[in-house]
Amino acid sequence: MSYHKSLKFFFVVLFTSISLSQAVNAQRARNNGPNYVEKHYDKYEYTIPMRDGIHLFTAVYVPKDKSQKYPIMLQRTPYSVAPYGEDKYKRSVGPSKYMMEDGYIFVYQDVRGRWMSEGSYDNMRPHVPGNDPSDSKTEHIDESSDTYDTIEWLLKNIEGHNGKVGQWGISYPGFYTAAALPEAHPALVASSPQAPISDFFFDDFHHMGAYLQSYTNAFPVFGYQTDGPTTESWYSDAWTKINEGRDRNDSYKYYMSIGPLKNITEKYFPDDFFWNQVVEHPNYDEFWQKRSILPHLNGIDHAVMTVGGWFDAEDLYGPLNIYKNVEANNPTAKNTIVMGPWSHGDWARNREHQMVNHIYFGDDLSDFYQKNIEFPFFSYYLKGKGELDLPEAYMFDTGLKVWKQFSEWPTTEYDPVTLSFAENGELLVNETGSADVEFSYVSDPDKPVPFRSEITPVTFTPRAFMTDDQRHASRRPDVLTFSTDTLTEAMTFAGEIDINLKVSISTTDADFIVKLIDVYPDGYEQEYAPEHVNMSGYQQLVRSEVFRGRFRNSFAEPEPFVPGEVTEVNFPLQDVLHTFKPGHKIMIQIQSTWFPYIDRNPQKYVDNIYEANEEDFIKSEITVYGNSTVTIGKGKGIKALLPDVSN
Ligand code: PG9
Repeated sequence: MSYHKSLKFFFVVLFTSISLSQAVNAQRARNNGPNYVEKHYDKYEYTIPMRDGIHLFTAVYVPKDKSQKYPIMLQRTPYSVAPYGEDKYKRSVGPSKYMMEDGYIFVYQDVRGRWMSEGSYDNMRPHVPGNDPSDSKTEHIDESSDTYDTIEWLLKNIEGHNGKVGQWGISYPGFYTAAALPEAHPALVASSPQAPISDFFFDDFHHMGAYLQSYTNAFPVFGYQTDGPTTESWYSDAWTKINEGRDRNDSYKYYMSIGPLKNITEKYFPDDFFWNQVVEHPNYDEFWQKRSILPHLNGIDHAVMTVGGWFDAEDLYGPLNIYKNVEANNPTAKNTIVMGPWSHGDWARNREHQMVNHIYFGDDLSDFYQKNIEFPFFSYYLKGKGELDLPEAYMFDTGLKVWKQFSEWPTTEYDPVTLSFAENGELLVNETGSADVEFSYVSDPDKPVPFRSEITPVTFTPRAFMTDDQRHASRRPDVLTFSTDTLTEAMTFAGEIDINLKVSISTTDADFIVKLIDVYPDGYEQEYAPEHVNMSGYQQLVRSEVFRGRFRNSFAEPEPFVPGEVTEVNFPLQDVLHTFKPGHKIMIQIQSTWFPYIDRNPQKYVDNIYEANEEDFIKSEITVYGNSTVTIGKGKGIKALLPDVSN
């Protein structure tokens, strides 16, 4: 594919991934007819004044039918409320065709500092606690106060509403939904943060302190201040620089060719304010801590339904921890969580066969969710229609491929399981291995372990890898692989996963990646598997996470390792609900590179990896001791997993 063709391909992928709703809209338009919105809704555009005088651009779609009053459904976004112009209509409105057809006043707003709204942009704008949103103090500006002022204006200026407001958003719009939960307007009675970002040090751009190099091409969308309201995109120049002369069809080769991260600062994104903030704040300092919404999720007394995908490569920490923190701090809020077999935002896409990369989970699963979970949730709270018998937790078992309902999450319905390590690659179940047994590998930053089993192009985000085949990794000498014998009985892993590694390294820093894998039987066949994929013996990724070892004692205060000293490295993987079926095996892999999903750790401790030089990247001999453990389902009851900066 030529450079220009591949760049065009990239922009197509980007715009599909950035404006998830547009891809969804196109599909719904096909279902409801291309002009459904224009035929059934009138569109208006307003610039709504905030308490500090800044005006936020807002598009309002009002049902033509005037026989009843309708609730307001609000979405606030950094991704544009296009198309602009009262004579130009979205191809669909709302979270699903069911709600579009049932009729709501759908409101879309460009957030402060983005697109046609005034003001300056701030990623994950910090919540200002103790802000009395009904006062006019202008120093208390945050996403909660902007939402409060927007709702107050809508109730006074939009005709035909029933006085009730709901909100929803996927991904970054999901953050704006969550950010409006504290000190909410009293008319806000139903919120659904979906794949919401909670904290950019644990969602999207970083995982457990490691930078997601696979996100590099996303920075230009968020790192530039526009000179006032605009409908023109501002990010293509930055891409031209970083893409020049590079093969975009092979993300591993592309990112290796960039070299140390300092090259991005010096050569490609020198003016990107967000990239420079990331470089200036490599640790979990006050800059990141104040941008987390998790500590502020209190004083909430309306209905909250958080939605996520078990295989969401972008925001999995967010939905799980927003749900847990709302539950822990707000006993009177009706708080539910829905987790399905989806990649990022896939529950908003209607497809007959629900796939995540090569893995098939069932038919019409998004439609089931939209019709039987999301639609009743909003109808009940906003229209007083229907019954609401939603469970506390509506969770999909990704092994049995069935929905399950729980009265709490994490559930305590299954016994915790502890996995540990023995010689000959044996994975011990509910038995801890010996500290006298050790397993070593040489981690080489010049030959990092690929995070994909196939050659994949550069994308806006690393969307499809979380169910990938891991056989490419289990055959490498720098990946430790342990598995059980073939199971004769089913084993269900449910809830939180605690990793407790005992390690020693020959250098002064390293990353640790732990992967939980479902090994399919030999001869296994799966419907809808791609022709080129052999599912026999497939090693399906179930859950995985990286931990940057320097943060083992504190995310705020990193520390080098002492070479050769046995050291504990403890961290969580995100929750699971997965049954390993008879005939399958349980596998754990441990490695120290995962490229280009995450950046390469030089493995020589430097204060700031974003400023490391080529010569800082050295091989490290990593040793893992047999008494390391992986414990699943240890969480008893709701645990508000705030990132513990003291760890
Ligand atoms: N959370 C997603 C994202 C954020 C920042 C960069 C790239 C992706 C999203 O809003 O789609």
